[in-house]
Amino acid sequence: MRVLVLLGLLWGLAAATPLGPRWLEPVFGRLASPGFPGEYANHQQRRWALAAPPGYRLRLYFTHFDLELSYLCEYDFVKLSSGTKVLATLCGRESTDTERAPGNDTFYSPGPSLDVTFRSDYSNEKPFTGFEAFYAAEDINECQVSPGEPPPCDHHCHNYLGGFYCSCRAGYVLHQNKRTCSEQSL
Ligand SMILES: [Ca+2]
Ligand SMILES: [Ca+2]
Repeated sequence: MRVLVLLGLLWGLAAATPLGPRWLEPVFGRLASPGFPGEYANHQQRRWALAAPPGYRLRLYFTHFDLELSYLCEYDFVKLSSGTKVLATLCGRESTDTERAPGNDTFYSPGPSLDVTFRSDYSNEKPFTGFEAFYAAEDINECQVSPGEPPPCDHHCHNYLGGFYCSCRAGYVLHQNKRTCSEQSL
């Protein structure tokens, strides 16, 4: 009977928790290898699926990085990916000709999702202390495009948290597509 009451309570709690994303809360946090700041064990595999609100991207940087170095980071690594796109495969302590360590780099997801995978293989020649990283969601400035890319708006672009909008010079009206401006017909 007690178990039933407890189950009922738990169910009530679960039902009271709002479903779906609650984007009003800031998205940020800390990731670390298992056992950090101690050495990480062999045969570890961790995956963090980070998600930001629509119109936001994730920024991630490392405050500590010490993984076993192996050719092309085949043994132990931290992999950053977004969907099927691999953003970086990291290992070692400092970058070499063939392997990359994060150093002071800041990593950005192209969209609102970032997957972080940590893996260690079956052995280490000496102890390694792993990694610590921090992440936060930040607004994508859609108005800022890299050279060569088409601007998002015909005339004026206005960025805001979670999106952007376009406007036109005097005498022009914004097309239904909300991007292009055409001369106002009288
Ligand atoms: Ca290893
Ligand atoms: Ca924006």
